[in-house]
Amino acid sequence: MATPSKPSEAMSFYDIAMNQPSNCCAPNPWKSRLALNFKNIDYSTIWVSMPDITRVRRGLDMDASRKFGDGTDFYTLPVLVDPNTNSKIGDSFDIAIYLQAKYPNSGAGDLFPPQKLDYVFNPENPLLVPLSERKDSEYEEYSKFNTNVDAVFTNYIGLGTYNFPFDPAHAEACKNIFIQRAGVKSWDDFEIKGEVREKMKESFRVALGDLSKLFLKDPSGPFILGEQACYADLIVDGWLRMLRVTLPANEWEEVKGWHGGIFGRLHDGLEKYAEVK
Ligand SMILES: N[C@@H](CCC(=O)N[C@@H](CS)C(=O)NCC(=O)O)C(=O)O
Repeated sequence: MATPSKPSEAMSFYDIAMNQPSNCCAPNPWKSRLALNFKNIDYSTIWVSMPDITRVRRGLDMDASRKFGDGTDFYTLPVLVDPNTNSKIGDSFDIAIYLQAKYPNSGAGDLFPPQKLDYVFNPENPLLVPLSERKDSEYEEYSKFNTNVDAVFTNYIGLGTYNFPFDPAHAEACKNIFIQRAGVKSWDDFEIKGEVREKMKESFRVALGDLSKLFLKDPSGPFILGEQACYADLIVDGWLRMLRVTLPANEWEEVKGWHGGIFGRLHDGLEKYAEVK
């Protein structure tokens, strides 16, 4: 039987619950939501509270996609369940590959047009929680790009941690998870202010300079390839959507304006794929 060009039964998409759906902000689920909407897929979101992710993921019989620094399993979202093919996919990059393979012609078309994606970021110190290790032969440029973009934004994630819009029903439990992972004493230890904050923001701005250059290659913008969005744009925007709700409003405006306004234009340009269903 030929592969359907568009699925018929709604998929289930697992994302992390925040204080309201419009404040959902986990970057990897965001990459997948943008990809689902880009592909015009019929799906509905299942909201999972952060302390419940391990139970839900194990309940779906899915392995952890990450490890903590000590080698123990780190259970994460997103997960996508596609009843049309009996598939369960538990990593945002794998979800994008899956959507492209199974539904190549849906929605806005190709998520992975061939291109060189020259961006490297090596953090000065190891990240608190290592990123997923991947070896992709397919879409290798995009896979490496994903890892480097994850690295730069994760390196500066501390700027937004204190303002996380946690689901009030689980806020204390979520804060305790973060405290334990970071090995700090109290939630207030996450507050970064004053000169330290300004220095960290400036370092972040500089670190994003090389990334912004990719978006200047085709001046017709707002995407890397000009007017046509691809998965590389969605990867960056997944992180911007976290900053949008975790940075103070004036700082989010600053980020949107960095490097000639490249990130603001990218974010606004992808608004058409950002519906929370
Ligand atoms: N490589 C995985 C990483 C997924 C991941 O790190 N997800 C984070 C949200 S962006 C998560 O579920 N965190 C749960 C937690 O912090 O407890 C992917 O791309 O899907």
